[in-house]
Amino acid sequence: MEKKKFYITTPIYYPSAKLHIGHTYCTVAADTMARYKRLCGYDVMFLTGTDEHGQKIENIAKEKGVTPIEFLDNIVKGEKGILDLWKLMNISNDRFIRTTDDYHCKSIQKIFKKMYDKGDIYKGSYKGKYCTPCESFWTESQLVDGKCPDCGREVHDAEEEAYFFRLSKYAEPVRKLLEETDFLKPASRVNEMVNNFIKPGLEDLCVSRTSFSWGIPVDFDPGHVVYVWVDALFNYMTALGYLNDKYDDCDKYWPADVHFVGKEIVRFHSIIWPAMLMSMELPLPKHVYGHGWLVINGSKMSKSKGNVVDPYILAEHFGVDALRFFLLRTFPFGTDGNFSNELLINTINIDLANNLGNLVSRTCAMVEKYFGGTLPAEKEFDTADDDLIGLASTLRDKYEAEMENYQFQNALEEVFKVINRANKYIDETMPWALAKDEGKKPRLAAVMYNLLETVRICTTLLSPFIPESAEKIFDYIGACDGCRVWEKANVWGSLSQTVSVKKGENLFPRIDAEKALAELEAIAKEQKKEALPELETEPLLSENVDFDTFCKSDLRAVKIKACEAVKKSDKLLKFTLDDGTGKDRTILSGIHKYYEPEQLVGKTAVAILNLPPRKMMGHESCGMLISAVHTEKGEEKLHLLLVDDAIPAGAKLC
Ligand code: ME8
Repeated sequence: MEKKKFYITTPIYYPSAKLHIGHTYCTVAADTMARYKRLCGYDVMFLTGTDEHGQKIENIAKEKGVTPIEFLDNIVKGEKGILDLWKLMNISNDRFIRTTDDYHCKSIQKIFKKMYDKGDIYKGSYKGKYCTPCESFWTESQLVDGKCPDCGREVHDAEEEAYFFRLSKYAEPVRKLLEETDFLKPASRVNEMVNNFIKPGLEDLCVSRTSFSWGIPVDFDPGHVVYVWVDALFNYMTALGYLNDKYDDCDKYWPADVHFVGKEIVRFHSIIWPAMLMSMELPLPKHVYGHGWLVINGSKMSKSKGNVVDPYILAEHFGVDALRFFLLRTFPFGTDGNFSNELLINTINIDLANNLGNLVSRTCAMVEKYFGGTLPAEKEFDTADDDLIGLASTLRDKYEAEMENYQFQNALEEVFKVINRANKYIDETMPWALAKDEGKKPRLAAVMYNLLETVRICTTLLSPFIPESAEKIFDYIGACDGCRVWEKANVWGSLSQTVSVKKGENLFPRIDAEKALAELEAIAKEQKKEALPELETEPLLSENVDFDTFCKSDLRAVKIKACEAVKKSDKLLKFTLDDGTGKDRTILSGIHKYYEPEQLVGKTAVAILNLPPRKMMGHESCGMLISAVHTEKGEEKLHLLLVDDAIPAGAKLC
């Protein structure tokens, strides 16, 4: 019989910077879903990739002095790039698309031409607001406080000849799709789309640009490049071979079963995407699922805030499976989740180390100890086992209902109810007491079998979440290949009655929270520093000073005759200066952090002399020494302005 098909996608990521834990969240969720469907026997196509065109990429490459493709290749294929990250996270995508791939570009040109020939794309002139980082056009009314409604950054005026897509024509069918079907999930996202975008009136969408060149050229009108979202959205079809010869799976897998996307791009996927597909007279994807963001203390991760969380570091510290598990166990998929290292460590310690890890290691250790590793055939089952057996045998159905609804957290909750029940079952049956009585060996064997069987069922259902660890657990409990499968996950008694266990390494060692947090803190500090600009100077003042006012400042060369630290102050140095008048002048300066007194004696500095005297730490300071200040990697640096010693004391600076 032909297998049922399941086609799932992640968004294609902008390779404008290294990916963070938020991107990893979506990809891990999609991977878990793909693995779950494969487990259920589906023929799965799982697609991810990168969205490589647009002004932002062009700008970054220019800043770095490389070509866009050199920049992109490094971030996609380079060390610790996107491909490396997905390999590390054990992402089982069947295909990876880069929108700079030749076959994709050619398909997009054909798609653009088809919509043009149909009259759904027409030429006009664009006047509006453009947000460069988001590659988004906005109308005045869509702006929030005059800024981009998505990212809150500045937008700028843009006017140019451009092609438009007749989005307005599809307002009604798209509204119906959203309001009358379950196309967009979770249902809570529907109102936002209809009220904020469709009801105010859908305007036609500008779908070409002429002000930059890093995009797919409109082949029948050189100078125009295709708007990056048209290019990006159709990746879901070109990657199957739509209007190209690279692949041949479009009939097989299209329409997609689900596109997983973050909430800020639901608008593109639930309005623009179906409208363009309607225009092309193509079937619509079955669902778009708009998931929430991982936030830090309530705000979005961003490089500029210096709060991005690096998945490499977490995976190195805690293991890939632990990280995958945490992401889906802790946060409901549809809403935002507040990420913290404490939460991560807690989840690992409670669920993986205490509950799952302990159950597996205790059970295997007991089978080793009491039966030399192999269970005897003779067993004595009891009604006291019924509760655990009942729960474990019906787990698959509950889990399936949650997974079909993309409720990963709830699916795991069901599994952990059974794991916790099994741990309680150990306390209730007290195997250590049974072991003392030779006559109770058959009962002890039954208890061990029940535990191993429960572990087998739970492991099957955990395998999409923690694939590597699941395989290890199966090996430890001696599960044969035939009993690791979905069809046996609700069949109690599938494990051989005389199974042999194997003791192995501790799968999820308990984490010393204090130590791990301190290490992560130190790494984060270092990273924050690295993210800071190399060199920063104060912005120039925009206000002018009139010449006469400036001339009132008495700037002079001064010779440093003596210099000492001021008692009880860690900042102040006291300078005795020759200002050319023949009388010593005292100036105090808060620069001890940068200089030792003896370094400066004999040097010629610059001071402003006609400031009113100021008392500091009991000394009177008559003037101010001039220094140059700037910031290097976030640290303030200062250099006392020293001039040529040939300049005599008292020389006026003008
Ligand atoms: O939007 N938590 O690319 P992108 C959860 N190229 N998800 C997050 C997140 C966070 N903190 N930060 C980002 C694009 N994401 C387009 C997509 S698809 C045809 C084109 C998610 O790299 C974000 O919500 O900016 C989005 O779904 C995905 O990462 C890609 O973001």
